[in-house]
Amino acid sequence: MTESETNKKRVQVIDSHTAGEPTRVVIAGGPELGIGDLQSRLALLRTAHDGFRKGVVFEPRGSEVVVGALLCEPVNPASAAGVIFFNDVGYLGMCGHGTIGLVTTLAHLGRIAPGKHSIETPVGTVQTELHSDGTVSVRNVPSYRYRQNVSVEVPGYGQFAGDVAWGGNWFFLVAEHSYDLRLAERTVLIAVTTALRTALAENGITGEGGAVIDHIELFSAAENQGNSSRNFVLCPGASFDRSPCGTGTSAKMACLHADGKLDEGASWRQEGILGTVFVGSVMAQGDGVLPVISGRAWVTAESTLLFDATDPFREGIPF
Ligand code: PYC
Repeated sequence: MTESETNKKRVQVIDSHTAGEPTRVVIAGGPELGIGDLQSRLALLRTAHDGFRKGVVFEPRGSEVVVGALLCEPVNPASAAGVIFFNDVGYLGMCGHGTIGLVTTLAHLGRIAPGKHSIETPVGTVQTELHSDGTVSVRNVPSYRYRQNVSVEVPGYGQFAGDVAWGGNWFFLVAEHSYDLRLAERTVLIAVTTALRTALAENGITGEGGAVIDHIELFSAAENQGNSSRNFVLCPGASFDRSPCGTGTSAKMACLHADGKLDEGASWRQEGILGTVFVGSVMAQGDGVLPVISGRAWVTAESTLLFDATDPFREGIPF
């Protein structure tokens, strides 16, 4: 091997998309994070190896749309895998589309067969099921509405009211607005939801315990009459979810259940901005719900990322 070859660190990834939203699963070559629980491994990744996250999802290897998923050995040997999700801004507690992508990737690698599989995440273990038609169901973490009908003035855009809810990430959910949830309107939708997120922070409107609300969700009637609703979801940073957002659908169903508008076991068909759908349902649990969401992912690439010690952008381009 030449000197320049030995300078290159190799990271193996499998890319997929779930209902249009990409996931990049790191299957080998990631940093050594020990054998602690997923929360402590996430803390180590964040403090000691953040350049790895950036290198995997930032340009020139990735983009602001890519959600990374670092495959980890599970703490409990009965679990199929552990995972830490990350993006261009930082780390995600849970990721619905990413979990569907991960399970599809594990099946693609021949590591799991149709059936039930536990996946450990930094916010708890989620139960998944790979169905024989390739669909994946995810029983998400307990989800709940934290605050109802919170008003905020958004400079340049006016007054908005919405609910604050947890679905594995923190969401502000807005049903009443004048925006058209179509892909062609994405620049306007990104601008208004980004301004709304800034206004929430500036007005001290947070999730429980002061947690930052980093996802904003707008709803409208579905385009396809067979679906229950359509959404647009701003992710942390400047990108929007191409899928209907698993954690966002969980937060929505928690609010609907709290309002008496979604019975246990009833189906909720959440249409995203591309018209793709996650099908969800809930079981009541404590003050919230235990949501299940189902969707489909497709593997798009098997690649090796090269990190060359002499590359000035080996840890990505810092926009
Ligand atoms: O599907 O939960 C989700 C998700 C969160 C951010 C992007 N997708």
